[in-house]
Amino acid sequence: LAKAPVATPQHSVDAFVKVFLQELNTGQGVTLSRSTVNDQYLALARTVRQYLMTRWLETSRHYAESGSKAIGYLSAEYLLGRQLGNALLATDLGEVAEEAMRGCGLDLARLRAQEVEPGLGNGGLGRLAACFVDSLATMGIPCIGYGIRYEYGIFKQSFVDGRQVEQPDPWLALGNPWEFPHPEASVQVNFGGHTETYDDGGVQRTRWVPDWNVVGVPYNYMVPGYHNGKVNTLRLWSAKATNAFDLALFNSGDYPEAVRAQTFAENITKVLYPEDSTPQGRELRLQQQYFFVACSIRDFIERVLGPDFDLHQLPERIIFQLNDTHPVIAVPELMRILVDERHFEWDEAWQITKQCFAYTCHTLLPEALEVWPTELLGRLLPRHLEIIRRINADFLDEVRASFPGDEQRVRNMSIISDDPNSSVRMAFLATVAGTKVNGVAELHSQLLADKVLHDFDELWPEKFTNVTNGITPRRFICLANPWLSELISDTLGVGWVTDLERLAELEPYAQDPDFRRAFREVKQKAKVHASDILRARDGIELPPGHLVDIMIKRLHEYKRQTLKLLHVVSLYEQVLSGEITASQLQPRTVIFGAKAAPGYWMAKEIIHLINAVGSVINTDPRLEGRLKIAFPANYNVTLAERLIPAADLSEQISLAGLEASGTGNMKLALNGALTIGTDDGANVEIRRLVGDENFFLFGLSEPEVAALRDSGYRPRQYYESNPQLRAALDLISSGIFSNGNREAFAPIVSSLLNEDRFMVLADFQSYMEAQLRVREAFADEEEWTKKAILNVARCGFFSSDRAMGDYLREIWHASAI
Ligand code: 26Q
Repeated sequence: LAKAPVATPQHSVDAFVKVFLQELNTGQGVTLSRSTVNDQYLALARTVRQYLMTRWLETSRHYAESGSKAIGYLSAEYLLGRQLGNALLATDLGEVAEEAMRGCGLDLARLRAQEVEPGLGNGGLGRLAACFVDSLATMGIPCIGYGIRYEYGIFKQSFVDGRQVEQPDPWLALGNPWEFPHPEASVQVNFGGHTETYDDGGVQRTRWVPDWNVVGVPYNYMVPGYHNGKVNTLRLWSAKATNAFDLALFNSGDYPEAVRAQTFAENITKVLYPEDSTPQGRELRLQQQYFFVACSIRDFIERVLGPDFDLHQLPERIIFQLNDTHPVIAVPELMRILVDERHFEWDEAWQITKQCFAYTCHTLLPEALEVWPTELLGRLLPRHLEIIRRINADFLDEVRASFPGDEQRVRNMSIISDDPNSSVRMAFLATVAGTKVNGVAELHSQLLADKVLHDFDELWPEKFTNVTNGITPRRFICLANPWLSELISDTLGVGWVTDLERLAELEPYAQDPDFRRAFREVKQKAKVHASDILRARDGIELPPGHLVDIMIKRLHEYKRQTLKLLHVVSLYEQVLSGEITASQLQPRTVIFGAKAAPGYWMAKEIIHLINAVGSVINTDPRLEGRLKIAFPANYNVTLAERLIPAADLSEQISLAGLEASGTGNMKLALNGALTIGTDDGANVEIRRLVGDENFFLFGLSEPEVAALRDSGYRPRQYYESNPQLRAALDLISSGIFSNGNREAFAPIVSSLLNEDRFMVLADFQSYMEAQLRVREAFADEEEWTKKAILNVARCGFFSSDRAMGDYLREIWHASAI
């Protein structure tokens, strides 16, 4: 009896209503008639939670008893999106809840809209982690996702005079029904101080004498599998001051100082860093990284495995996947625990550690590779720096043994670099420690092995592998696009949701006029829905009948929002100059969604320009309403779910060789958008799968980019030789988008003309031609629909279930139990 959890409530409207009213009364302390929408939302969430609870307890018990190998997914970010809809989907309670709420005089959609999404990530990497834990739960794989419970997630974006303004995101302010704090399972984390050697009965050992510490409190989140009765755990850590921290100060009577100390400790998990490409080497960021990793490893070893577990067997029970380099300080931490605390021999500890980690790289941009000054690392984590030095020394001996006399190679590969200042290259540490190193799309993995980590690939070719990213069909098809889901299920049955390759069975229906009509109706409904959302949320009108052209992703020069904008400006210019008439324009609305890192000046200028161009073209009667820009503020997962189903055209236009994978590209294709894109990231695989005729390819290839760069790229030549490009840039410089101020956007134009690091001007002509092909193709409704259907039918590969299967086979060597 003690082992058996309480039974799950009945899957019926009556039972659901009963639990809901109980939660309102006993959980919120209100009656239905006096409750607010927030009360109702919280009670509803707690109701759904009750249906997951037994399964959660059962799943944990089952995993513990099986003694099988688990995945410890280590990620500084989880961009989860709203939880309620997903929980309803997983438990198949959507209709029950809808009817139950109706019975109480409430509207389920309104309650769902009350939820503030947990924005605990910046973009692709954080959302990928959320998709992966969803898939692992759905596949019944033991996984604990470990991360940080930021008190403030990614900032809220608004526009003032077209410029980005950031506000804090107090996502916990109205209460969070999805988390379970466990202060009794807190973990102490140390910082600072020094190391010393001591004599342990004749053995010389080293110990770390830290000088301050904080406590990590775990907050557990349910990760429900889809219709399989499994619920995995996401464990996010929150920092709290320890008693030891301020006791002395309290006793000395300096109360304000004691409280200040408390605040200092709790700063560690206060806010998500909003940078995602040029991370500054901030001390607090390193504190965050070590904090969550130290908590997680200690938690797994001492709580999950228990004090009696023989750590020689650790690799049989866990593989820690490093989501980029952010958690890589886990490597010296595990070494420290084994050597200093558990008294393992160094070599044995290293053998164990190496088997417990694998590393995923998500970038190719040199400035995005994390590097920590040894001065900072040594001050914050003195013992870890010593351990890294020893790992490096042993590793460089191995390099010397393989390449005798090649000291240049040794310098190039050293984990500790002296150029320009002494610092630790985290990607190198992860590569040396990991059993496997993977990129996130074929091209990216190839470039990693050939360029960024080439020397390592020569030393250990078997370490390098590819796992192309994927996305969860539950959130990005079922939840986001109920209309498409229903059409697919009516046609194929429901099995596709957990076996996405079955979408291939849709292929013959591309030839069926009735199916095509139904498919167009689905797209139409999604457009109406997106339009309702944009009207209510942003006061934006989506004109009916327009091609919906969508570019949604972080604002980055390498992603080239400016190229998209030049297309729009050029069309406008062609109408103004009389080169074409407005009636020749194919009606189109370009939707942008993008946040810029608050410290990324150029990205913020580009946001300003997009808004400036939008406000001029959207109101110029000469365009006859046939060309619009919509730029809703605060693009996030919730908005993505609304926009993606409405898209006709997906913009994936990064400079070849720079987008590691992209995942928005997959979400859009699976929702029946056609891609206009470069040969970059996962676009390469999308195009191969959907076929050339169903994809609008343009631009330089990666080798062409490299060749052009080597031969000396001169952007101004393109400006001088291409009248259309010149006219578009000149129109921006004319002041027409800035009330006559000709200087307003000069930094953007001059950066394009003089440097153009991402070769926007070189790809302009090719992009314009591809857009003409889009225009022509869209004019033929039946043919376009066929292409859209084939995109859906041929993209089943991009399920994160498949990606998890690849990791399990190639990297983790674990399986469902
Ligand atoms: C690091 C140190 C300090 C502060 C911030 C950071 C930081 C935070 C987030 C660095 C990078 C990120 C996020 C990177 C990211 O989202 N990369 C994207 O990952 C996706 C999933 O693999 C890919 O599809 C995208 O191509 C890639 O850009």
